[in-house]
Amino acid sequence: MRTPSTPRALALAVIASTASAAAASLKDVCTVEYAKSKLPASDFIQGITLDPSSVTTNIVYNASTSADSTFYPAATFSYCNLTLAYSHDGRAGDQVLVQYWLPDPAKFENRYLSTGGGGYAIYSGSQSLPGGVMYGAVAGATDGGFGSFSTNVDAVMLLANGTLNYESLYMFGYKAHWELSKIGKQFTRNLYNMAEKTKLYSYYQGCSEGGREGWSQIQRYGDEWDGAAIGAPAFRWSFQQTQHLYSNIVTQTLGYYPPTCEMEKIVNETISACDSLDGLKDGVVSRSDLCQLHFDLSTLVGKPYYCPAAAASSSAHGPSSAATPVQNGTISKEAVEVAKEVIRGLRDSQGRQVYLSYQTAATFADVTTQYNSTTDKWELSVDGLGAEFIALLLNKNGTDLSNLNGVTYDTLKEWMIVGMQEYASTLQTNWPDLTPFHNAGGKVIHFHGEADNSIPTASSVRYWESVRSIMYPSLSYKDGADALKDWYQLYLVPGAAHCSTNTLQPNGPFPQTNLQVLINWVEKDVKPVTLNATVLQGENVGQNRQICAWPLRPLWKNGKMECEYDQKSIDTWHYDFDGVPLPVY
Ligand SMILES: *[C@@H]1O[C@H](CO)[C@@H](O)[C@H](O)[C@H]1NC(C)=O
Ligand SMILES: *[C@@H]1O[C@H](CO)[C@@H](O)[C@H](O)[C@H]1NC(C)=O
Ligand SMILES: *[C@@H]1O[C@H](CO)[C@@H](O)[C@H](O)[C@H]1NC(C)=O
Ligand SMILES: *[C@@H]1O[C@H](CO)[C@@H](O)[C@H](O)[C@H]1NC(C)=O
Ligand SMILES: *[C@@H]1O[C@H](CO)[C@@H](O)[C@H](O)[C@H]1NC(C)=O
Ligand SMILES: *[C@@H]1O[C@H](CO)[C@@H](O)[C@H](O)[C@H]1NC(C)=O
Ligand SMILES: *[C@@H]1O[C@H](CO)[C@@H](O)[C@H](O)[C@H]1NC(C)=O
Ligand SMILES: *[C@@H]1O[C@H](CO)[C@@H](O)[C@H](O)[C@H]1NC(C)=O
Ligand SMILES: [Ca+2]
Repeated sequence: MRTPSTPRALALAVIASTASAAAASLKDVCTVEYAKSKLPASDFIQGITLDPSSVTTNIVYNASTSADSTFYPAATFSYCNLTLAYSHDGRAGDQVLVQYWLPDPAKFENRYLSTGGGGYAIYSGSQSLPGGVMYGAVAGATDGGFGSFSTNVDAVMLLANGTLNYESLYMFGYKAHWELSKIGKQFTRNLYNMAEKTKLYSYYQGCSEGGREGWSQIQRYGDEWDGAAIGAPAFRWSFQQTQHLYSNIVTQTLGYYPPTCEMEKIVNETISACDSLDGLKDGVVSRSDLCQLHFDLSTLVGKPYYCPAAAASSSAHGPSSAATPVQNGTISKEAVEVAKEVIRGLRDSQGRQVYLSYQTAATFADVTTQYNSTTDKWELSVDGLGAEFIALLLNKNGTDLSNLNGVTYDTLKEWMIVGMQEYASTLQTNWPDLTPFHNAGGKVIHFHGEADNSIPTASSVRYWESVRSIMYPSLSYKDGADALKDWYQLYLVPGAAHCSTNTLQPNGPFPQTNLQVLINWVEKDVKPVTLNATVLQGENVGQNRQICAWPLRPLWKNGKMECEYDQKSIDTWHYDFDGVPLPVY
């Protein structure tokens, strides 16, 4: 601690010493005066200045989470909600807000947790922060400096048409999280009067964009983290965002815009057909790889589908959907061709593979067409996330592409490669050498729903494989995989959708207790062999399940799950991107 010199500093120091002696309850900790007295020294990170006058605190008693939450179990806990602003030196008008949820001092377990966002948001607030507090961790989140906790980065990414806001880009890319955790960890030590030699365990948890944010830290600041629980990360950014448009271009190229009910029926029938391939008839396709190897979608041609008329709906979050008529027909050859082409993944006009795609039995969210009542036809509906990447970050002059006229497979390839180059150091987030993190003893639990319809499951498999091959180049596949499992484990969650359970496969498990499993691994050296999971809906709700660690795959024999090594299945997850002229990790 620095020697107080001014009367104000002296006064603060007095408050600090009296407060710390009595800092036994949430009430003691949760005051503006106490928090101010415990702020890290204003210059402890070069280039940022904390604003003591910005501190707010309020106690929240008996907050609770429900049993079907995806990222933590049911719990009841009280916490102090503390917010704080800081600025970057030399940037006029700059303000970044951070929020920390502080557990009751009696329940504090020397842990700190950073949490991330989703889509273009860096903050997901109460969807993420409870996971920290319930495990005795201070849980932190940031607004990235984008204006408020409810402002997403896309709202501020353009200063003017043609002019990117590079500060916001870098903050979103990785800088905001580094600052959040640096401040959060020191602040935590001060607030709970931790002795200098007491270890503060540092964790990260996030899914989707929040997963990308987690990897952005592990790839750059290896020694900042003891463990991370990361779901379905939106990394390999330019490929991931552009691939959202691939399904649109498949329909445009094939000249067939399937009614939504037709694609839904294809998915339902695929689930029924592939359910038992994993050895257990439970409505869950736990082996989408066997489904791909053994099920021919063409057999679905001619099956009847029916969906009743639906009124127009508006949603607070997404765009409203127009009214749809009764859909009564039979699955066409054209729709099956759309499905097959989507699953094959993007290839260029010369047939060379450019990117990967969704698993068989995932829904075709990106194919979704819209009904035009004037023409009584189904039309292309441009995927919002894909369009936004092109308009905002490549063209830098809009937030939407209203049509995809003239866009071909080769255009998509070009966008992916141009974006890869332009955003290599910010959003791409697929740096495969994790040596500093590994050397510092870090652990990662990385999971991905096997029926994810927004970020292809194979995207995570590819990254895991990149890390394996870069870090263990001289070991065989199996030996490298085993070595990697000692500190980085990947789990494909049977039947699960994007960072969530899947209503079409309700009996599937979800790894709700990841943070607890990670804590046990980091702090008690309990290395997971399978991933603990729970059925969160349907007739078996509450039951415990285990998930096999990649590259092992589940197979039920006489009702008992085994984790088998199946080279043919593993091979279906790997793509050779011969259409891209340089390595894509
Ligand atoms: C929180 O719950 C506990 C246990 O049920 C109860 O004793 C306490 O009064 C509650 N606190 C508040 C502020 O509601
Ligand atoms: C936390 O504090 C911020 C700033 O005062 C406030 O906007 C937010 O609603 C608070 N959240 C909770 C859960 O109390
Ligand atoms: C960019 O131009 C579009 C119209 O082409 C306009 O709607 C938008 O407001 C402009 N954006 C900025 C940040 O100036
Ligand atoms: C697909 O299955 C779900 C769940 O069983 C059902 O709600 C839906 O109506 C089915 N869709 C079609 C097109 O049959
Ligand atoms: C769908 O169309 C078929 C053939 O036109 C007809 O037999 C069937 O009754 C229709 N189904 C419904 C639910 O309207
Ligand atoms: C429906 O089709 C008509 C005729 O092609 C077109 O003018 C109109 O813009 C379309 N409506 C929507 C909502 O796209
Ligand atoms: C937006 O940017 C793209 C790429 O630079 C350009 O082709 C297009 O004309 C621009 N649109 C507007 C409205 O300025
Ligand atoms: C594993 O999950 C079950 C519920 O399925 C839960 O009761 C148990 O505490 C979890 N184990 C760990 C280590 O989190
Ligand atoms: Ca099954």
